Amino acid sequence: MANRRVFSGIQPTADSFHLGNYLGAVKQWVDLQETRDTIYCVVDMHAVTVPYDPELLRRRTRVAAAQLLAAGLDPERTILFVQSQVPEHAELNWVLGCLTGFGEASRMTQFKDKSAKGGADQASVGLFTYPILQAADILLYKTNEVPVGEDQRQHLELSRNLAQRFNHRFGETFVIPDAYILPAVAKITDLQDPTSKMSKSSSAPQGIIDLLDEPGVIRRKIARAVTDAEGSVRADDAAKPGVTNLLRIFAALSGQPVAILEATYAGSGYGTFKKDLAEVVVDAFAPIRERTAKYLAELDVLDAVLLDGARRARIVARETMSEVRDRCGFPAAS
Ligand code: ATP
Ligand code: LTN
Repeated sequence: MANRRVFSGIQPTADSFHLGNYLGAVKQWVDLQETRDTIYCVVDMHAVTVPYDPELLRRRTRVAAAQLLAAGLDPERTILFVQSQVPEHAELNWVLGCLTGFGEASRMTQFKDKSAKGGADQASVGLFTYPILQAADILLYKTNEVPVGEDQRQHLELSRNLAQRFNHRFGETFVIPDAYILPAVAKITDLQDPTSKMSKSSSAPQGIIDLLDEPGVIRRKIARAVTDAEGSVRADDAAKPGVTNLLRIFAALSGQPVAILEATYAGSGYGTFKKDLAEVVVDAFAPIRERTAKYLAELDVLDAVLLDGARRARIVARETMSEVRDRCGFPAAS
């Protein structure tokens, strides 16, 4: 039997991914290469739903792809591509948009949060329909599982509903995708505000650890991470959100269970714990940072990998779109 198909996407909206992106998504992407048929995408069309600079987008799209390769995506085993290089995403977006209720789209909390920041009148229609394009990304590849962080659960639910609706109205076409969310790492929180998600658009720089941060910066940010006055290294989400977040990060990067870490650091205070954690993060991130720089020093090679990824993705996407066209009553395309 063929391996289950995994698809996920990430926006090129910052100069570096952060620790939340890495643990909540990218690390799973890399691990899933072992057992699944994996397709991953830098979703540049999602990045244009807010005001942006084209040159910066061009650069960040490459930086995003370079980090994904540096983190361990292997183009021999994975299809890695840039969304705008596969035009079928926009095509399916239209079809799915016509199946989405206005009220249904209005309930998406990410739109509510993001549009509230600049005032709803300033928000683009693209930001409003963003989750429909995400559903198109996923459904085009007949995806079984989508590795993402907790914040994407509602968008995944919309993708499932649209797939079911299309199948019901027009005939069995799409696979109903499942979210692949690992609870231990699904919501890494801000180091300065440990009850909020670590987020590139709303966290202050001190609250985020970037994948491309220098070791000295990583050490400083962890040393200053908010904890509590109790002084004991133990997990307790409600009473000790800061320490619990640090324990989760430590466990995910070192492979040691939280209970073992609690035992190791019982009675040692936060200083030693934070120092050791900083070394674990530095050891995980430094090689990725170095490899990212290497990929970015050979842009021709990087662009060729992405173009080949788009070519391979397009073979799958075209096949799905030709079924979709037929079911929708559109004439066959050339
Ligand atoms: P923004 O703040 O602009 O929404 P972001 O920092 O949340 O950006 P995205 O590009 O939206 O980052 O997310 C990429 C992937 O990383 C998604 O799968 C998302 O669920 C996951 N992710 C983002 N932040 C976290 C986090 N703090 N913990 C776990 N996963 C996260
Ligand atoms: N909306 C996601 C990015 C994204 C995505 C996708 C994730 C776009 N298309 C398809 C999984 C599958 C985000 O903001 N993190």
